[in-house]
Amino acid sequence: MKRLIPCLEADKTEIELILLIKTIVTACKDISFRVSQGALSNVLGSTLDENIQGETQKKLDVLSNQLLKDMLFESGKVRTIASEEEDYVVAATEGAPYIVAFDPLDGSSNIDINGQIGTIFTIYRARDDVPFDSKLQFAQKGSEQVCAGYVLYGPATMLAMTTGGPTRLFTLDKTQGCYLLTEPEMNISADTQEFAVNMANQTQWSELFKAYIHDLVAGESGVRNKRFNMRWNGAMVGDVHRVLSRGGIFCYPTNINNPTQPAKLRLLYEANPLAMLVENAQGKAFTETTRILDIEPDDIHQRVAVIMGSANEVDACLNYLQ
Ligand code: P6P
Repeated sequence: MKRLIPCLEADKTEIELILLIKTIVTACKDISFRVSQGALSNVLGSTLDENIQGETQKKLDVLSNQLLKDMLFESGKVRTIASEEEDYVVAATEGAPYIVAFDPLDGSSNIDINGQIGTIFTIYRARDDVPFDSKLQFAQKGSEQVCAGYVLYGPATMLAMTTGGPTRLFTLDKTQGCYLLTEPEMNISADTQEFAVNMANQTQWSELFKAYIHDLVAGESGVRNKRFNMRWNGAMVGDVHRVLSRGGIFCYPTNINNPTQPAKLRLLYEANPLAMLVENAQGKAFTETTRILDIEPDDIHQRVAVIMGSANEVDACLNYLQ
């Protein structure tokens, strides 16, 4: 099986980007080990701190965040860093070619129950028209990403990544310590019978989105005239990995009861990278109105509604929301 670096070389990926990707996925190997050790590595449980999102930080959140930052600083390839766990952008190497944003441990509430969690990362070219330590470095549409990926810590540790071409899947061979290509071109089926949404949030949904989900649940006896099943992982990275692997639709719609903060998921380091992976696997990724990769960001922790997955099912959902 082909290793990660030869794959990137075959794609004629520029060497600076290859070295940066290598840095990120090497950090994730360390995170994978600590996650797999669970209670044995004394990293379970929560800290006494909250991040800017108001979420209690797990010990592994903080550790993974610091590990990624340290390795990105050392790489010399990164001008500016943004992280779910950092209130503000972090200046790294002035003049470096890239900027990196990440969610160090998406779904970290799953840590203490041995559930799926993952590191989501995204890479853009650095901007020369704004200061190197400015948050405006990240004022770039998702369509400007030069690389998007995640490392999923599950029964296997898997890397899904695109540098503009097909979304590829690599599996970490823990005996050799290298990522091996296990799916050269992920391809999301256009249709699906599986949806992912937090059904406990129904009172937060618009009437139009309620109608969409109602008709999925109605199955063969309803207007959709086919049975649907539901899965909800509690970690977007795990749900989207399932969608990439066997089709499906993942939905996190706006909360109509919270007009000041109607959306939950973050654009920069959740929605955009996963949207690029989904689109490069023939899927679709929208908010309730707009293609996610077309959004002009206005803040590094900005939140958006998310509807992504099997192209025909995303279209069907959006038709309900018109
Ligand atoms: P809920 C994890 O905290 C996250 O940001 C996503 O990874 C996940 O899909 C969502 O929140 C889970 O939200 O409604 O299940 O708590």
